[in-house]
Amino acid sequence: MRRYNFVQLLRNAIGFGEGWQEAWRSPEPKPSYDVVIVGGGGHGLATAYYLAKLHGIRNVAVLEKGWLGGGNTGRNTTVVRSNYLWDESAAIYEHSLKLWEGLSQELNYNVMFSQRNLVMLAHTEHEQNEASRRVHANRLNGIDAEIWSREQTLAFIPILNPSMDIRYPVMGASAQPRAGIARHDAVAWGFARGADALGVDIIQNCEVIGVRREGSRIVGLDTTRGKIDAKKVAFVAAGHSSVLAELAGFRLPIESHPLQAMVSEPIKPVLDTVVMSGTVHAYVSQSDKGELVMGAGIDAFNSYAQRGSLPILEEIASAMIELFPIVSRLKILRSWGGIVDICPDASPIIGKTPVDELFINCGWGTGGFKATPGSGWVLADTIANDRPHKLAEPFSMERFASGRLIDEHGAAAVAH
Ligand code: FAD
Ligand code: PYC
Repeated sequence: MRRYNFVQLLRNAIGFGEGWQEAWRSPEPKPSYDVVIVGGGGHGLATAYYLAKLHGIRNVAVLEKGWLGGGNTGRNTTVVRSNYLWDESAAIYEHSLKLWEGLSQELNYNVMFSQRNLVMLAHTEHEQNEASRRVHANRLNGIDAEIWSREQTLAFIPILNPSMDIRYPVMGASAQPRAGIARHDAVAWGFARGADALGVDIIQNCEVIGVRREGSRIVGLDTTRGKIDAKKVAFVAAGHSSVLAELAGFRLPIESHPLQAMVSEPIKPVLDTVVMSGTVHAYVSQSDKGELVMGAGIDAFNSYAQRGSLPILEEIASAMIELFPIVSRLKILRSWGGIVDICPDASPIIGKTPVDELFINCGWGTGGFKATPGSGWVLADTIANDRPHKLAEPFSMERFASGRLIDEHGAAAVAH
């Protein structure tokens, strides 16, 4: 990789970037590939990276209808944790968290993963019981999880409302010390640069508009940049997965909803952890720029437009003021929405589809950013070996026929 010294950096700065190398190429699509990944978000790019890096499959294209990370990857609030209830979920999210811990070194790209603890508040006796159930389940799975008293919680988060005279006083919390946040677009860019260096073609502004099949098998795709043949295809398109499945001739048990978030004006550091409240219903962390990054639940309606409605933003703001009275005079700088793909059990779908040689990774809903490296890792293995990876097996589409659902609505922490 090219290195710059200080003088070169200065010359590039005043020369408007003259001499900067592109982080990845922008090739014309080839007529055919061994594997085509549809969707240039974090999951699609991670899948391509691990296919090339770990399985030696390098004749790969990632097709993205817009720009890299322009979907949920670039719109999410970057909470990374692994404190899910069931063994199957704990295994895949913890695998992902372990990959996060070495990701900047792996990609030689700073994804700014900051392990700063994640505190899930309990406001009722029922919530405290639920929290201790999950903490015990997490510990049995080797996940760092703690139960905190009211005093510990208030001492750790000094800006929390300590009053017992409010609708939902803080009664305690569960915490995961290794959880944290990361820099969302850096994750997409880091995987893109790594995949490109291994020979993967990353093709932006290329929308898949048709699926070509021969009998039960997929053989290629129609795109806005022409026809592309493929031996294997993977749909990794989050909120638009059902649209692609329809093109391929099958249906998914997924609903697409807007999920919004917003940031305040930047302020001095007041919060050095991530806080979530399922009952008052808001979550927050403070970015390196000083903005408070906030969100809550989904908009109840279905949509493919990447925007939501005003009432949700009002609810986030009122919940924030209830939890942290010092934010009441803060200005909101901006808000945005993404389209999340929600399964009935709030768990993802990873694996094969009813169409031969067509794989899918979707249904991560409101919580897939944390899974980016882990999901790419298991999907790459699944595609390379033509069978579900052990960690992916429980998340097949068949569970909706067999009834072996993995209900993670509680751990999702964002109401659907
Ligand atoms: P995306 O990043 O959405 O990538 C899919 C890509 O497919 C898109 O770029 C899209 O343009 C492309 N595409 C779609 N159709 C086509 C087509 N026909 N042809 C070509 N390309 C196509 N998760 C967490 O773990 N923690 C959080 O704190 C968190 N907060 C969130 C907050 C918000 C506001 C939102 C919206 C989501 C949040 N999530 C969070 C969820 C998380 O963002 C997603 O689960 C995750 O980013 C999904 O990644 P992806 O790569 O699968 O999808
Ligand atoms: O999955 O942890 C999560 C999350 C936080 C905010 C949105 N999703």
